[in-house]
Amino acid sequence: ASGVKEVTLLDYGAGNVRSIRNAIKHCGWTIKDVKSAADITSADKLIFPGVGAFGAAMESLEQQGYTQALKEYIKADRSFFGICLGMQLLFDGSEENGGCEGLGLIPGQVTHFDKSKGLPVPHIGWNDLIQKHPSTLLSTVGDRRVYFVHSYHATPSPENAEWVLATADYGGEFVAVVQRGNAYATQFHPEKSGAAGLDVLRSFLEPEVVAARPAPEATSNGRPRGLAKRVIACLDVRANDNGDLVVTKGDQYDVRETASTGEVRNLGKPVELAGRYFDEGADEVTFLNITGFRDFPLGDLPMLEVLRQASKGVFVPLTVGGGIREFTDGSGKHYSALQVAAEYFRSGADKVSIGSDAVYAAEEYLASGGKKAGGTAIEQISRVYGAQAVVVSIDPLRVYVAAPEDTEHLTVKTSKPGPNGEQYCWWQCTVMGGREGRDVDAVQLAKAVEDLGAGEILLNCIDNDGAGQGFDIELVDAVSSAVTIPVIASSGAGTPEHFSEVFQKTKAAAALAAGIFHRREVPITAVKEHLNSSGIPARTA
Ligand code: 1PR
Repeated sequence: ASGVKEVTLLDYGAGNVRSIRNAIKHCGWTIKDVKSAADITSADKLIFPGVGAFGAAMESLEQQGYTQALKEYIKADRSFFGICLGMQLLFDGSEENGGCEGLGLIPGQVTHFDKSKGLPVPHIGWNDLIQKHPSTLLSTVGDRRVYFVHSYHATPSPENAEWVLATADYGGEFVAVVQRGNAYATQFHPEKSGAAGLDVLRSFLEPEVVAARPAPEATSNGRPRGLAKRVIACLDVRANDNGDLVVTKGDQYDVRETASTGEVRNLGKPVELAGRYFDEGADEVTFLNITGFRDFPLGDLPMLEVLRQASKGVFVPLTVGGGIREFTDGSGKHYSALQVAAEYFRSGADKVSIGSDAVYAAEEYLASGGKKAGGTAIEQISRVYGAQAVVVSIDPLRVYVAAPEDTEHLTVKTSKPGPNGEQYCWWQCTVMGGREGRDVDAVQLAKAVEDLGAGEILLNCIDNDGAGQGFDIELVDAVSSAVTIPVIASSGAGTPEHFSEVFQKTKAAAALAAGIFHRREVPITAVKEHLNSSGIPARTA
């Protein structure tokens, strides 16, 4: 009914739609969930966030009896907004899952990004829109970037030109926004695209209000364009000795104050800090539950609550790590890694990060000569939520050798010789927050987990952690040139120049820092401005 700000949400139950719910609520609207095909037919406005794999989504729509109602709804020019897979499903079909049919409303096929172009796949991050026609939907975006995460894309063609409102460029133009009449859909995630994304959502919900507003001024003329290098704020979270969850920060992973008390260093409250980093322009926020390896996370309700609260106000991607693995609790009840991850996704995480368990999985994989048994946490979570939802966090330690023959591991000649003048080094993976070294190197691990289905690597460095002396460029270079998935460089940032250095000298797609942001030594905006002025694309608004 008019006057009631209610939007209908088509959640077919595949994954995390908490973010879009939060974004809708943030815009002042309430949500009605689709429970039957009739709810689609009777909707005033329908939002369709696609999650998971194409084939599974089509199957699930079909099973629930929604396919026909959805097609008729859109054909009747009713108010519709599809997101990500919710846009792709409108096309004729996709090559995902070996080929599947879509809803057939827009001519064209959805295909995988071409890995041979040398760009990391999935396409993850903040990219510029190339608007093809003026529209209310995008009128408030200006030249701000929006957030994408996908491995498949639709291609603009003469047949679908009447639908294509905007494209984006990633080794060629792909369809970023479609519109015909009252049907809109975006490949990007408005609910994860910061203030720009919330503006897009508002433009859909309240076009009359938005149309009356003056167009935003272009603020970033002349800046480098295209996919931005991401700057990520990381919150290492653990319970302090009083049992309160605090953001802490170590030096080489030691988080206890050495001076008097030996207490866990306390740098603030997780939800507050996450909110602050969102306001200051972080492209993503990562929470690492650094004692997750010994506590059972589903028993760790405070961490889930942190995510629930943080995701209400943080409209950029949230990653959570620590303790993502299978577990048997005290009463003998078994939880699969997938169930653990699912609980995090439901609580507001967009990605989970796997540390120790990824090392064990890679060990098995390497021992079996590269066989994929299918049962590892990486494989299970990737299969259900997609590769883009699975980050592998590596905690490597530098090991020096005098000569490459001294180890089975692949070495590099280092510019920072070891304590005894050793000229070569490799990076040993550790588990349990650096407490135990394993016989796997960081490059081996990265390649193995890529093959197992991880979508991104969070590459820490215990030697450089907290030192503020810059990233380990040799490590980041070795790993980022060995895989085709995006690599996040982490550990050691002390100045804005350290960020430009890692992006200029390696293929890192993102850089993460903790200490300098927590201690307010370097503002996130200073990092971004420095990157832009060095010719490296960064998202500034
Ligand atoms: O093994 O799956 O339970 O995951 C444990 C997770 O917790 C891993 O991602 C691991 O990296 C993390 N972790 C475990 N112990 C610590 C610790 O510090 N004692 N923190 C820890 C990892 C490293 C970075 C840090 C950067 C940037 N922290 O996340 O934020 O080094 O810091 P800087 O900018 O201040 O140099 P599992």
